Amino acid sequence: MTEIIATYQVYDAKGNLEKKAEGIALGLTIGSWTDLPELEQEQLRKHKGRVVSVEPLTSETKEIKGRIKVAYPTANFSADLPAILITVFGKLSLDGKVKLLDLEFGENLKKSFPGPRFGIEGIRKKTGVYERPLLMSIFKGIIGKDQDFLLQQLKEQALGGIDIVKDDEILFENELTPFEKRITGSKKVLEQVFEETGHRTLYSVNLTGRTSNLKDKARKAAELGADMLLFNVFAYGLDVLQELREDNGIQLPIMAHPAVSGAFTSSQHYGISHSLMLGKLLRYAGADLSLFPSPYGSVALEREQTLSISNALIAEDDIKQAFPVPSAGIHPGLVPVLMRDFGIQSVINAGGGVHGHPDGAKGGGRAFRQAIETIMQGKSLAEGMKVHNELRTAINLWGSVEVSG
Ligand code: 1AE
Repeated sequence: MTEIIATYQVYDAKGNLEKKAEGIALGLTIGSWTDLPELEQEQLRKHKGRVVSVEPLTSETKEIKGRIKVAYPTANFSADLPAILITVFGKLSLDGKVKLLDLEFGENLKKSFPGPRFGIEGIRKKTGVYERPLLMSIFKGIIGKDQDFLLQQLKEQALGGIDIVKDDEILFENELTPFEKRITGSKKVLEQVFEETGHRTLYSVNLTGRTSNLKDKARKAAELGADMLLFNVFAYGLDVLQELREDNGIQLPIMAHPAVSGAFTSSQHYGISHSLMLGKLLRYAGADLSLFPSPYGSVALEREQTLSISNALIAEDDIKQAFPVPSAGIHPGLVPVLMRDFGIQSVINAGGGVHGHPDGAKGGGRAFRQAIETIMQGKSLAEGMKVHNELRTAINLWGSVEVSG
């Protein structure tokens, strides 16, 4: 395919979806052309957008609603995400009720995108965990606290059997816990825990600061032996993520945080779909893991939306799979529904659900591991809590949602 095909949800007050689609196909490519001389028409034809399909949908308003597909010739743009997004949704994103639902990349165009360096397989190799969802936790309450506090919190989480501990996305460069010291300090603690317990925990450090400094900072992180980067990609842009992924001096997995993405994805009528933003485009640009709100926690997304994100991250493709990380307000009692929805190729992630455990972060981590183990054994949490103390404490505190059948 020498085109990229964009799918949009549109509304039209005049009820003519075909005309609307044709207007987009023309407007985002060559503009009005039919009154040009024949030679010029011929030259422009290869650059004109093409309406692929127009499908009316049931509308919740007086306007006519539809799903339309428009193909844009790859000859019109350079093979980078900024050019693609400007081509398919530049001015159009400002032009009334229209939402970009999906992009289908031709095989050739897709080759311009690196995808994750490690992907699910590579991350599993780093953790040594293959047969269950990974468990991740988030540092909490670190702002204003010193390195000793941070390292103590890290140790507790690691002793709880957590596979990845990530910085909170709101932890920026600061004097008490500077970036480089967090990396070197955490390495020592995690190595110690590994020697004591045989459990390997990885630490994902928040890569922050001005865009022009990010690569140097990330290279330094790699030199210092960091395990993984956390990156607030939507505050910077997808192309910045791709730049980090493609730099061979930064051979680290990249975890994409969804902060700010709601500004693009949340409206039913405007912006870009969750599956495209937090799924396909993150994966193509090079994220190894993508966090998004689960349907069950404190910042919930509709279940269907979360499944569409997850599917975009793991769907069959030449590009490596990225880990879906349903997050926000997760506690051990939600493990059955998370595992039903996202399967074992996912990461269960919790901040408050680990640190808020009455036995501390170590108890919280254990409760999650016990919940995962229980479900992997085909048992209910009601059964699991009879034999696991930390799980029982967590369920008594936060409740549980069992899956029937
Ligand atoms: C959707 C991102 C979730 C996140 O980053 C975060 O910090 C969650 O914290 P808890 O688990 O809700 O306490």
